[in-house]
Order: sequence, then structure tokens, then C-alpha cells
Amino acid sequence: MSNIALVTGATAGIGEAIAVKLAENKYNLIITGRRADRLHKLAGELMDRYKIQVLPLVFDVRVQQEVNEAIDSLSDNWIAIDVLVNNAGLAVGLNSLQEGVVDDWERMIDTNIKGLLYVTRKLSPLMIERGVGGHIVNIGSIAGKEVYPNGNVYCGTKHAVDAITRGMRIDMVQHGIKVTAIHPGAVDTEFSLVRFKGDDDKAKNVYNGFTPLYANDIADAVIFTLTRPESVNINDMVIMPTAQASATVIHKKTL
Ligand code: NDP
Ligand code: 8X3
Repeated sequence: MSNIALVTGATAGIGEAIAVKLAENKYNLIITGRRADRLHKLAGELMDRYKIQVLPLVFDVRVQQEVNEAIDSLSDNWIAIDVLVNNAGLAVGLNSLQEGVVDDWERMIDTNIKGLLYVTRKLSPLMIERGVGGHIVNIGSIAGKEVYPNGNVYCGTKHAVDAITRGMRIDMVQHGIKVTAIHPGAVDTEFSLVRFKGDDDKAKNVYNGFTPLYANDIADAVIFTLTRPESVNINDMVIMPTAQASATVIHKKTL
């Protein structure tokens, strides 16, 4: 099989939108996440609609053994992965450091940094072995470019994604593997619901009073980076809503 992309965190939000756009662009897909029901539903829909192959792979990016076993389970047909999108990630809580919840910190560090590393450590040698290049796209955040009040550890994890992406680019250049980071501002997804631990009012308030980005806007950017000429690599993209100038400066209309 040719043209294979693996997307982590494809059960919701940005990852799901990326999977749909990749399907539109005729990629065969490995979609991953922890919620098997959502993955199977999406796989069925994409296969029916776009006549591509889709393989749901359920694993938790925080558990290295699960990551390795999932990738090891791939048949020869599926192992020739051309594109890896490291999207799975989350913020949990929004507290000052001195009032921080250590378990929240660990979930963010384990998912956003260690998870991305585990998946990339397992897949990049396979890409290198094939010797035909490839493309790794990491979803960072504006939280990896600036730090805002109470963002401390989440911002730290996304700064790590930014630095790790730049390191990957240096390490992979000799193998012709492209490496891109995309750093979104406010995107209306389940992100804030997760950050505020299911508090729907708090989550909705994040996107009130202005037009945020939508997951599709980020998926469009991913497709743009993947469709550049062979000789062109987009290293870094920062994307915000028109109404947002920084993490803390959002022009909201007062009602
Ligand atoms: P969502 O909460 O809508 O989606 C997050 C995805 O990550 C889900 O598919 C979830 O799948 C997956 N995920 C989370 N933890 C794990 C885990 N341990 N193992 C496997 N998969 C996991 O949020 P977004 O779509 O907004 O977030 C996607 C990425 O974009 C994240 O890296 C986020 O930091 C980044 N981002 C988001 C912004 C925003 O404003 N929304 C802005 C900037 C960056 P499941 O729960 O099924 O495992
Ligand atoms: C998500 C955007 O500004 O909440 O990464 O950190 S922000």
C-alpha cells in the first residue's frame, strides 16, 4: 500500500480533522487514540466516503510498551508509513505553579512530551530504513512560543515540543525526512473541556465573543505542509485566530 499516514489523537478535534483532510487527499490512514469506539466509527465513515484503507489502532501514547506493541502489530502493508502526525496532547488544569496539581503536571508531561517521543522513537527508524524520506508533523502550540499566567507546565511541555521538533529536523535532515511544527492559538475543540476537567461553562467561555480557529483550519495547514515540492520543508508555522494576538490578548466583543 502507498501513501500511508499515522495520526495520533484522531478521536477528536484537530487530529480527527487532520484524518478527514488526509482521507480527502487519498492517504490511507492509521488513526490512533484511546477511545476505540470513536476510532472505529471514524474509520468506517472514512473508508465508505473516500474509498481508502483505514486502520484504527488503540493505544495510550504515555505507555511506551503499548506504543511499541501497537506499531509492532502492523502488517507489512501498513508499516510503510510516509507521514506521522504527532497530535495527541492536552492541557490539564490552569493553576499557579505553587498551587499546581502534580498529577495534572504528570499527565501533560507524559502525554505531550514523552508520548510524542515514544511514537517518534518507534516510527522514525522505520522511515529511515525505508530510505524514501517521509514527513513528521508535530502539533505544538502558541504555548510553546510564549508563557502565560497559570500556563506554567503546559507551556513547558509545548516549549519542549518546539525544541524537540528543531532537534528532530537536525537529526533527520540527512535522511531526507521532513519535519514541521504547527503551533495553533485558540482552536474550538474538546481541549478546554479537558483542561477544565469537564466544566462545560468554563470551556465554552474560552471561545465566547470572538471567532476562534476551528480544527479544519489546522488540518488545512497540515495539508499545505505535506503538499509542498519535495525540495521545500516548512519548519514552523504559528497560526492564530484573527482576533487573537497572543495567548492573553484576544479581542472579544462585549455583548
Ligand atoms: P482534543 O481534546 O479535542 O483532542 C485531543 C486528542 O488527543 C484526542 O484524540 C485524544 O484521544 C488524544 N489524546 C489525549 N491523551 C492521549 C493519550 N494519553 N494517548 C493517546 N491519545 C491521547 O484537543 P485538540 O484537538 O485541541 O488537541 C490536539 C493537539 O493540539 C494537542 O496536542 C493540543 O495541545 C494542541 N493544541 C490545541 C489547541 C486548542 O486551542 N485546541 C491550541 C494549540 C495546540 P483519546 O482521548 O481518545 O485518547
Ligand atoms: C492551546 C492554546 O493558549 O490555551 O495550546 O495554550 S493555549
